[in-house]
Amino acid sequence: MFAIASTMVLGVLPHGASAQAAGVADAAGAASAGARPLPPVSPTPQSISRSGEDATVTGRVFVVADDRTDAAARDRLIRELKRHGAARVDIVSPGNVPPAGAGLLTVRLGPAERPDIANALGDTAVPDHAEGYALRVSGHPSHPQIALGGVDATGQFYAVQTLRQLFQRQDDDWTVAGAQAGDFPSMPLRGTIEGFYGKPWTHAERLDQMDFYGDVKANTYIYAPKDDPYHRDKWRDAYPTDKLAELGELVNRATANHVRFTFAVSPGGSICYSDPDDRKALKAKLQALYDLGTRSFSIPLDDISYTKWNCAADQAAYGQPGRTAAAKAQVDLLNDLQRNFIATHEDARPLQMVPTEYGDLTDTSYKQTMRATLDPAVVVMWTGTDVVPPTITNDQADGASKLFGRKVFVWDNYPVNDYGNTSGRLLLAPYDKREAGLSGHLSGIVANPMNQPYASKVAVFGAADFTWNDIAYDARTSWPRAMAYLAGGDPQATEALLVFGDLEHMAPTFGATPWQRQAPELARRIAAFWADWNAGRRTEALTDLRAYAERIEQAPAVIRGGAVEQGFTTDAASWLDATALWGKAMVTMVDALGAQDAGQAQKLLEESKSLQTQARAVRVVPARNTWGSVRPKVGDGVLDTFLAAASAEVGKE
Ligand code: GDL
Repeated sequence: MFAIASTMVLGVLPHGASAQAAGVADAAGAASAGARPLPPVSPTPQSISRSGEDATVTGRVFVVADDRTDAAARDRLIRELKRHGAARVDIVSPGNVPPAGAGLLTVRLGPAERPDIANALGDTAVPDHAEGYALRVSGHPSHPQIALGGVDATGQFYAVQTLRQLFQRQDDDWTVAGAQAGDFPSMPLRGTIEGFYGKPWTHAERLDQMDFYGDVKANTYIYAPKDDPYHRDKWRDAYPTDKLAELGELVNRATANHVRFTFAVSPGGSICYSDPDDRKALKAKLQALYDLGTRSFSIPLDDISYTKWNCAADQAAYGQPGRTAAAKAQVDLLNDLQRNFIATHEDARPLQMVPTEYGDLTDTSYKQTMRATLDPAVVVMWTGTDVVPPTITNDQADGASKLFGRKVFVWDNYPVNDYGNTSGRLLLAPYDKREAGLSGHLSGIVANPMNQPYASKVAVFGAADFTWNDIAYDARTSWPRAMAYLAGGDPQATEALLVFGDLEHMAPTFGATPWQRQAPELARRIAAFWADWNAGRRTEALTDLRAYAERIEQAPAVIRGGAVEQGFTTDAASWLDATALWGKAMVTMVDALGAQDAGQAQKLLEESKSLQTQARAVRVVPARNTWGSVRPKVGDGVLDTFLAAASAEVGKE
């Protein structure tokens, strides 16, 4: 079920990884270029097809750029060309391109309407969408060329991100698959909100995330860590100099990846809405980040009480506390910020906010007041129903958008693991159960990740894929691509991540019913095992399950073998430790079931039980989550249930 076709792995290598390093089989010569499938590209482009022959990357490459070429896109293009066979890259202006006969690869990067790019794009259509691009590879041996035309600067950057996934190793050469694409995002806002409780991400982890978002064409990162004191409790206080310097660096790294660093302040716990000094303090806080280059701002008003005021003046200004009065006070503040801060600051994007009623579809006087009086420019977030939604449908999104009088922006509480039901869990299941068509009802989706940033990439990769092209999204194909990305394209490591991800597949809700099942693949194999076992096909049953149990046991070592991002192995360390022990306990238990001799069976049974005791003794360290240092859960309810049933079966023999 988890077999990864080599071609599948190719398209998603992160920067720095190459198909050759990934040990991927060379498909060259197997068929003509026209018949060869293109490598997969993630997020799935709106339109991509073969344009003709692949283009060879020559030792010297010309990049045709001018002052309208996006600098980040150009730098990334040069880096990728040098990683894939170009020893020398010369930048030339459109008027200065060497004659075609030189036979050297020429890459034209800039606005799609630049005449030389428009000409090289030929009949490849340029989409009429923000952040869109058109790309065309022409593999003519005497005149190999690539056109990368952006609708805007971000589109240029995304054209390069697609090109990055088209490099293929063929014999001694690097080639670029002969593709043409017309592509754009389905949703305007895509990315993450660091909005969880517990230990915030470190500066280094955030920098790494910005590069990751660039790779997956996500354009939004909202900075809203609940446990940054300056974000909530100490919202009036300026950031200390060293923290401000870090934020400045983060803003720059975000910008270099075409990610909008969105600065959020949550004053709701203590603000006096009608107090001019509090308004001034809030604007000063935003101004400090504007000065660092931030152009997107958010005021989350989630997880606060709206049934009491923080000052007597608000009672005088807005009346008795309650839903209507709370909405009036919030709207007063937000409209002030939108009109007197955002609108007066060059290039600032519309203000974003999180309402206090963020996770339901009930019409109330709070929502009525919001939709009637909140400035239409302000973007309103919504989490889906039940805060951690088991699903998000078009009808629900449409309903929420009507309630707030604008297309809502989804704060998606997956894969966040800061609430009770996630205790001991990494959430590694695919991004799933968000209905195709949501792009018609939402302004975007940001995922609220786990305290573990690298492990969060599995779900965020899927969310980026979904928000880019929700109609084409398929969780079953996106999930292995996410794992391949983390594994640098290495097929064995990708397989191991999928086995491990199955054991960390359970996605809880706030209620009793999870919205994604635990270990579906293992459960399927165990069910097949018992069916065979009970039907007397014991040798086959034991052979098949033992092989999978060995894969579980070995997955941690393979994942730690070098190909997978180091940060992932650190994030998942305790879960990997426990998995190796649970896997070994399972292998030993299967051996006990198969032992011919009763004494030997008993000995193996005891050995398995001892391994289970060791597995149960593992603790999550370091404790980054609100649930502290607990036992890492691994395939719980499936693996342990099998061990108990098998143990009883051994006892019977
Ligand atoms: C919430 C909080 C969020 C938290 C999440 C999961 C919103 C708007 N706020 O209610 O900070 O991480 O639940 O516990 O979702």
